[in-house]
Order: sequence, then structure tokens, then C-alpha cells
Amino acid sequence: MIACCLFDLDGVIVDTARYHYLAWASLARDLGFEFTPAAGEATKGVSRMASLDIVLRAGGMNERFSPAEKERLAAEKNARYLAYVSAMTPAEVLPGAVAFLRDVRAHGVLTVLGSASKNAGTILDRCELRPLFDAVVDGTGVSRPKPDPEVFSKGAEAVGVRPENCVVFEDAAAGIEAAARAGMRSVGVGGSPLLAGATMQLNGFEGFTFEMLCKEID
Ligand code: B16
Ligand code: MG
Repeated sequence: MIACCLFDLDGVIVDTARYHYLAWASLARDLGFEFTPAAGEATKGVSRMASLDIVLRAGGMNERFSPAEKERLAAEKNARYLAYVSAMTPAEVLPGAVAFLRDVRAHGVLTVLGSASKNAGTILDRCELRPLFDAVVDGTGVSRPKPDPEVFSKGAEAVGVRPENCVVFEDAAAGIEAAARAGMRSVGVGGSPLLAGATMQLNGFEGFTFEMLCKEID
């Protein structure tokens, strides 16, 4: 029985990955190196400070900065990211996501957001998505990043549903691992071969229904 669907945000509901990438790439350029889109893949689903380490390692300068300097660099990247995010509109919600969220809720199933992002609240507001979630757990409320299961365990607790009755929708390998460690089934969204560990795969939400989900994994 499925009683709750938990959704990652970036890469599942909205495509903010390109904004994260553009902000990291401009920071790298200021530091004197190119941060390629291929290298940017490794930052998906990963916390802000862990992403910074990935970027600095790509430029061979991870050892160069003190913790305080790293905080400043992360804040600078976030300011650049927020410049993109603050201009987002509901048109940027990924195709079929709103229809699927509504369909899930019409079946009496709870919906929860489980994101690593500290900016999730801003994105939900800009894209008018808040009314579609019964609970929101994001980077401001968790201390251990994915693949730790904390974000999804807290999400299920917030709505009082047992892990075995939860399904997680994720676009990052770290998120699929977090779901498994939380004792939940998962849907790998986006078709990446890195999501092979998910219970099922889905290219995108267009045309996908709660009934199809149940038929596939329940
Ligand atoms: P912020 P998700 C994640 O969001 C992003 O995929 C990842 O690239 C980003 O570093 C992380 O949020 C932290 O974001 O800097 O906004 O706190 O996929 O878990 O929704
Ligand atoms: Mg994601």
C-alpha cells in the first residue's frame, strides 16, 4: 500500500540544476578555471558545501582555502544562484509534475518534499507549489546530507507514515541510496544509468499517473 509519496525538488519537480551549474561555473571562472557541465553532474543532490569541495577539486585547489574562505565562496555561489531562482515562474515546473502531484493527492495519498536545498522554500513559493505538499523537509531542517536517509525519514515522520508505505521520487544516485537506507521504495526520475538501484525508472511525469505507479511497484 502506498500512503505517501516523497519528492526531491531539483531535477524532479523543477530543473534548477542548470542554475546551480551556471553559478558554480561562474565562481570557478573567477577562480581561474573552467568547471565543465560533465563535472557539474557530481554536484546533483549533494549539499552546498560538499558541492563546493567537488568544484574546488576540479580546479585542483581544494587545499588552498580555509574553512572561513570556503564559507565565503559558498555564500558567493548562493547569491549568484539566487539571482536565477528569484526570477523563476510556475512555467519552469517540469512537464507533468503538477498533474501527477494532484493525481496522487486525489487518491488520498500524502505528498512530501524532501530536498537537500536550503533554497527549497523560495523555489516552492516562486513556482506556486506549496499547496501541493503536506510537509516540506529541506536543507534548513536536516543535518546529514543524502545518501543519509534523514531527509526522507523526517518527511515520513512529519506526516505519520511508515517507511514501507512510502515511495521516493529522485533524480540523484545519492537520493536513491537515501531512500533505500530509509526503508522506502524509489522511482529514479530522468533516465540516468546511475539510478539503476531504484525500484523503478521513469523518464518524466508527462502522462504518468498514480494508478500506473501502483501497477508497477505496489
Ligand atoms: P542549496 P535537491 C540539491 O537539491 C541540488 O540537487 C544540489 O545540486 C544542491 O547542491 C543542493 O540541493 C543544495 O542546494 O545550495 O540551494 O542549499 O536535488 O536535493 O532538491
Ligand atoms: Mg535532485
